[in-house]
Amino acid sequence: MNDPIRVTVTGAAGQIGYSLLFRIANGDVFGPKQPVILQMLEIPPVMAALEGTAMELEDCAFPLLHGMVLTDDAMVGFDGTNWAFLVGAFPRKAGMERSDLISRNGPIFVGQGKAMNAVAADDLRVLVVGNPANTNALIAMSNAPDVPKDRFSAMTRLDHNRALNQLAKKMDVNVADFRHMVIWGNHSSTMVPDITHVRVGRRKAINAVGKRWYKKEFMPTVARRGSAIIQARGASSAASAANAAIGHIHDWAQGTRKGDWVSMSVYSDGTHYGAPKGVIFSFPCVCPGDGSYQIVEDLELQDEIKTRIQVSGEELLKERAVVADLLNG
Ligand code: NAX
Repeated sequence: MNDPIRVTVTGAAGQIGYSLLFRIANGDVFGPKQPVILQMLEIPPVMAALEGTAMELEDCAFPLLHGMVLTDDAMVGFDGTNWAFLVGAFPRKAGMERSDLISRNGPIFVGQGKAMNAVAADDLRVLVVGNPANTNALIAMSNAPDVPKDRFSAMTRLDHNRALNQLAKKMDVNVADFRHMVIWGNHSSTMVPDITHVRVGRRKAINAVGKRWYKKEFMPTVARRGSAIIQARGASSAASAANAAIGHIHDWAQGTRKGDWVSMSVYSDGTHYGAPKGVIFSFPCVCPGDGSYQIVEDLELQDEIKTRIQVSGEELLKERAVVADLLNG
């Protein structure tokens, strides 16, 4: 057994938290030899509910769960943390514009970025799930100037998984047989699900499904899948979102599958695929398994994908402008 690592989950009493915590404690993220101390950060009104969740975690008798911290203080929640899942944020309500959501949730990530800068472990790595995830990750990163930029990421893995599933159903192929799906851009309606690199063995998926299906059915279905789930379930994606967060950190910590990549929203330095500098942008990434990642280089992009990447990049620049006063320097 390794020494325990500290894992922070914010929004731990929320619906994604309710699925995520149990799977982390079960070893689904860091493996069967890695004990964890769960540091659960919430806001004061829901601390009682969080205690109920913690009681259930105890009742699972997880051998890998070596401790729990329940707190509404970010300095406690991030103290010594190695991996942080930033899930806590307010959901978008009817009639709310995206910019309203950004202004509502942005300040949360200022305080959390500062706290991580002050008290997290030197090897801290961060995944932002709370929406608008990409811009929230930028805010947290910017308020943690002592933490390297490549430690921050936002989640487009759920979109990646949704895209894999849609394609698998259409082609009647197991999802595991695909390689090289990409989600480019922002986790929003401008995201760019790109199947032009996807292969099943030596077969190119785009040749099997045709451009018309790709553009007219696949793209809108993936982009609107979140709304379709809300309509059917009466609540937003929770278990599938937790599963995507688990996949994202699992691969970052333990390595991506040989011969494949995953979609991760990471800092864009302006040198990759026309994505603007200074935003958190979804790229195809390979992780060797030591907590680093590399953006996959030199893919040939179709003109339409390039145009869509530009649109998503412009949206991220607009979001950045909305939160300019929350960014440090
Ligand atoms: P819930 O409303 O069930 O839970 C959110 C929790 O966050 C609540 O318990 C709330 O008390 C807590 N919270 C609010 N402010 C906090 C703060 N300052 N510190 C700590 N905790 C705080 O939402 P849930 O369904 O769990 O979704 C959480 C977030 O994930 C939302 O922002 C949602 O939009 C986002 N999503 C992102 C996805 C992605 O692919 N990036 C997909 C799923 C999900 O919609």
